[in-house]
Amino acid sequence: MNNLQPKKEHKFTFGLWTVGNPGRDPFGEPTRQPISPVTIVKRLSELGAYGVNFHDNDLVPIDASAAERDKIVGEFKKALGDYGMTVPMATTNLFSDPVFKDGAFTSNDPRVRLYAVQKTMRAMDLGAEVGAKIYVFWGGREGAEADASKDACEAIKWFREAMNFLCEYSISQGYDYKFALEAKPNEPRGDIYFPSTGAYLGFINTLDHPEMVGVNPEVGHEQMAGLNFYHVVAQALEAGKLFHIDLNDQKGPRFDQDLRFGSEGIKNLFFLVKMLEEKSYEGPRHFDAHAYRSEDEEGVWDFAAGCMRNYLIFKEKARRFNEDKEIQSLLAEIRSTDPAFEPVPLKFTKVRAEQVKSMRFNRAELATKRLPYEKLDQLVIDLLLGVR
Ligand code: GLT
Ligand code: MN
Ligand code: MN
Repeated sequence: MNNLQPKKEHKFTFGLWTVGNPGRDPFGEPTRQPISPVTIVKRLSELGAYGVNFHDNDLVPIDASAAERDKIVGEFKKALGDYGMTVPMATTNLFSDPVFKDGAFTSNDPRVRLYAVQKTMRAMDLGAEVGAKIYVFWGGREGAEADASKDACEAIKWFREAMNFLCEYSISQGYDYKFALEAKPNEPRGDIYFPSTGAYLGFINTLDHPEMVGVNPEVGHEQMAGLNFYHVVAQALEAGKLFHIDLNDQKGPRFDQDLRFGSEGIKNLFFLVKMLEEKSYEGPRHFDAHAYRSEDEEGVWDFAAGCMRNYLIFKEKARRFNEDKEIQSLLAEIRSTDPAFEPVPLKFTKVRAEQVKSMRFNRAELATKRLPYEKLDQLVIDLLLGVR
């Protein structure tokens, strides 16, 4: 079906670290050879992706000389041009090197905090050089195992200081970045500060430039905390703060699995895609996932194709949901009300308050209204399982 063919206009992106994941896990060595950034750009483009994103050190090794850096970046830029690929988002690796073992922006050691800021400024330079407009912050090491070790209020202040400084840096350089903060409740730290997207949404308004900063929710990270991802993203979107999104999948609350998008949580992700498509989310559809450790390189491309395909299947199902007469008439029935009470915005005036106060409601009758959600939900299941 043509609708299931990924195209540039769908804005599908992958991280170099996602398809480039060699299958290492905490218990085992890599099972695949690394794939070069240039090959990744080529293969993803052939599959219909729009762009690639990276951490500074996914592209340039942490100890590369200036000449090595320029050579790598030059080859990478050429590949982007050759294969018509973009880099919408860039980020910093503030978690792999041992220097960040007790945090980056929230390390107890001011030298480590400053090094993290320096590393981020340099990575922002690199991202800007390839045209990135979104800058992601995932604070994987910003947390603690032993709360005795660190004042959690101080840690939040240090994090704010860093964000304010880096916003000013972006402005002063004319980079025009939008910052997207990515939450995760735990792993690799025992506990990570700002454990959910909601926590970041609260924090953003305490910054000097809240308009520059939004969120980058990840499916699996919110599910690790037992949350409904569709609801999490709804809040971010409604607040105008969905600057980026990390699509993947997860088998419930446990370690971060980064599974192929749409391979597990079908119903929740269907409503997610429907919302992204219908509420005019304009940003990239980024897959932050990786192939099963049991795969070889061919399997990696099967994985990448699968992520995009599942997104497009959900998009197609959303179209059918909207065109389905039975579903739509059930929804109309569910939403029907007494025309005298057609929703009027609940806007406060003294008169309106008095009016609402004196309204007469038949509570018992209201409670008897039929809500055929079993039938509605089953129609969704029929639709998603392809018997409708
Ligand atoms: C890392 C993490 C992801 C983040 C990436 C951005 S790196 O792979 O697991 O969730 O989005 O720093
Ligand atoms: Mn992520
Ligand atoms: Mn993850």
